[in-house]
Amino acid sequence: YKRSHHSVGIIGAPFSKGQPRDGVEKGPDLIRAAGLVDKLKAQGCVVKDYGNVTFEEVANDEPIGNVKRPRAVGSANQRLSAAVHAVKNDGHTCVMLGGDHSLAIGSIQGHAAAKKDLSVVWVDAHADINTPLTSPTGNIHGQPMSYLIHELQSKIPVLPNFSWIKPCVSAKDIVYIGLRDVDPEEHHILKLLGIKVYSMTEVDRLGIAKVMEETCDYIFSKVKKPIHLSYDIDALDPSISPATGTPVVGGLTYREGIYITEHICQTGLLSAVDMVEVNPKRGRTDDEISSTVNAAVDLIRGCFGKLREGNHPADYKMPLP
Ligand code: HAR
Ligand code: MN
Ligand code: MN
Ligand code: MN
Repeated sequence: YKRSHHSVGIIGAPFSKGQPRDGVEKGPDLIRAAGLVDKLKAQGCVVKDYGNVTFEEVANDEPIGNVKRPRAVGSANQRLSAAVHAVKNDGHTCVMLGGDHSLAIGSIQGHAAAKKDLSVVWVDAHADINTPLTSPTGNIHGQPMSYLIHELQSKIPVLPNFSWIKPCVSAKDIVYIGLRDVDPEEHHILKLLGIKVYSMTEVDRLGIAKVMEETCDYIFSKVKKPIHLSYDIDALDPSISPATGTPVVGGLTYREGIYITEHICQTGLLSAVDMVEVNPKRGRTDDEISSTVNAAVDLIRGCFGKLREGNHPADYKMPLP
């Protein structure tokens, strides 16, 4: 597979209310400030930056059961969903810069509204598949998948500002990569639904090349659906990306992380990417922050054709003496 240019539409989602830590709303502007747009253009992409989604202030957002800030999260995701839908209708591969991972609700919903059936590749230390009733923390960034999967809908209570969500992903169309911090309730759900998981154990056993080969065999086994890649920066080892809210030791190396993007890119089916949970306020030094942000930029570049062997334009002409 080969293609000359990618058309990329970028949406920033400076939102943090799916979890308790300040600073993750700075992710979109930091990733841009690290040169994302120019770097994508330099590798041959056509890029349109749609700017940041603006979110409404929600007053009196009291918990529902233990679910924290449901109204703000529901409302923010509804706006993000419309923005992603528009980027897809303009014909771009959508890049959503978060923000916390609760934003996958709106990103996947908006993507599915434009493209119907999707495959979801979820790269994360965490499964983010708690239901509002199983969540040990009440933080919605640990729950986004539960709202989207058809098979879980009988387990999801009504929440304010969530009624616009239509479950849009089948359990068989999801692959997880990088898991190493999964709650017992989440583990039960993953097994119950038979969801394909490559935890860090499988990455160790098989190696990342085999994991990606199997991932693609699995998601392409019937029809080739557009791919939604939801990339939580905490999938990478905290030695590379420490500036994130819930770091977990024993993660993907930089090389494994990049390999995932290179492999997904060459399928030609990548249709939307989330890059979430970059939180500069969780970095202890400027180096920790820049290492995290630069990793996020490099992962996105890998999604759009950058190869470690090098690249050259299809129409490149050698200079003549
Ligand atoms: N499983 C825990 C919960 O539900 C922790 C989720 C944490 N964090 C994330 N998600 N960064 O990927 O709250
Ligand atoms: Mn996550
Ligand atoms: Mn539509
Ligand atoms: Mn995570």
